[in-house]
Amino acid sequence: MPGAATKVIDTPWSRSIQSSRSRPKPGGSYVKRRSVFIAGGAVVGGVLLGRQAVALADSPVQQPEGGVAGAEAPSATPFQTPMPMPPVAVPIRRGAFHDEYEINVQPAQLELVPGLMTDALTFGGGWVGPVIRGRTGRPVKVTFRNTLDVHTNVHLHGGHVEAVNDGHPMDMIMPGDSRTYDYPNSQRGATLWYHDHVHNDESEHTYRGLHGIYIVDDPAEASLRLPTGAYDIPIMLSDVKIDSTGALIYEPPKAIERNIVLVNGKATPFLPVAARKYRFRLINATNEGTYKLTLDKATMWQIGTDGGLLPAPVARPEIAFGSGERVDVVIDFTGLPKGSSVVLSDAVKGPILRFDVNFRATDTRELPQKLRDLPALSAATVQRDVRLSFDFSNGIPPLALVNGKQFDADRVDFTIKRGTTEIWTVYNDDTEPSILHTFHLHMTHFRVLSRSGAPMTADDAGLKDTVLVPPGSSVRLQATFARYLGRYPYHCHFLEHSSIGMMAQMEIVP
Ligand SMILES: [Cu+2]
Repeated sequence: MPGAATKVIDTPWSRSIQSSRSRPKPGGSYVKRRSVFIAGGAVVGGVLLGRQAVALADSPVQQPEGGVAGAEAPSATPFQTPMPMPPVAVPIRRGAFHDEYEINVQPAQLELVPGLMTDALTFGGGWVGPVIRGRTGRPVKVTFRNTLDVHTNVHLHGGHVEAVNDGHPMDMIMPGDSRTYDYPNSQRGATLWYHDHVHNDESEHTYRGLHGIYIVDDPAEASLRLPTGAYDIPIMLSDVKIDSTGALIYEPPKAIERNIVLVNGKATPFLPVAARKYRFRLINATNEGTYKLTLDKATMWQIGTDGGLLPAPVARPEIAFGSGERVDVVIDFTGLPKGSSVVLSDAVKGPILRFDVNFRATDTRELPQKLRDLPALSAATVQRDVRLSFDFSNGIPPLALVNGKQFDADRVDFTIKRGTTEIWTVYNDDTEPSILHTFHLHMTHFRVLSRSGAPMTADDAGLKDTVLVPPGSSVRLQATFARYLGRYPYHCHFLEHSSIGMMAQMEIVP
């Protein structure tokens, strides 16, 4: 593959134009998209910023046959394609005390929407990287071999891992290199995911496909008799904009135009199900956005969140979750006649997945009334404020700030003594214009205590590592920084925001 041409270090909002210039297209043709002009208003975090214009030097655009680069892909008829099951990774070695996996980071051409081939950056060749199923108490080593012509790295989102294995934004795997990450799985069962986290590029790399699923199975949960095996299905949601040639359009200020929701890598698919209970592990891998999910029939029982099971199942008529968050649900199709269907929809984007009841089944297991006790909250001894904001005083792109500063890998923003329990109040200061953020803490999970002084919502329950922080609001959260030492980031998980600096780092010290 041709090398990435000029590597310009500035903000991704302008550099994304650079990198799409050099993005290789199999077959030798390049889709070049150098002109971004926002006539109606720039959009950040799903809100209009008023009349802003971003114009870059225009250049001829090579157009592959059969489509028009830049022109939006025609919308496909929904429910024509079965939902893919992401492949489950098979260990290359099973040691006495740990399992080893190898995953290539590689380019791939994928049919995300019917009839169009899309160039993607992938873990293992699929839109959703191989599902790694770890087990509580049994470590896993994963070697990622970078065959791309760009640097990458891997962050296990929600994983409790040593700093050296966390995929720090400055700790990269260069082209041609490989890197083994140690994941101890010394945490309770949870749905995690892994994605690229190299500074400035995590946004574009993750958007183009560098994401996968990691599940920690917990033997302690076996007695709950939740749906397992073929009835325990991870579902990764991500949104993209694709032009009529199949090319991914990456224009950070226009993230709101990413109108195609991919469900495990297919647009609006269907999933044949049996008339019984299923566990679905929903992962919001969308770069920048929220889903507000409803079912047209049947009940969604939420059983888990980012850090594993809730104390008890909760019936949820509607579930909202933002970039980076996970929601574990049980949907019971029992009693629905063969041939019927249930549609999962988003409040804004409409139907995203249809469950087709195609098989009879006997399912006599009831959902347990109690799932687990959450760890007791320790007494907090330190309070801190974290303010997320943009500074538009110099125009577009804005400065993306945490406590008034852009990310600097050489600066430690918070020094935390290991073992301390702290309460952080995370503020979203972006009310004018109004911009949504999500807050993600590495290394440990936290509990939400309150929102703008009011009690937390159902979406905040349980052990969290990522939360929505709407404009003008604040979220109080409590975390204990036990176990590991070293530097870890915390940041907005709208990746177009973190990649231009809305990130800071803490250092855990003895
Ligand atoms: Cu943000």
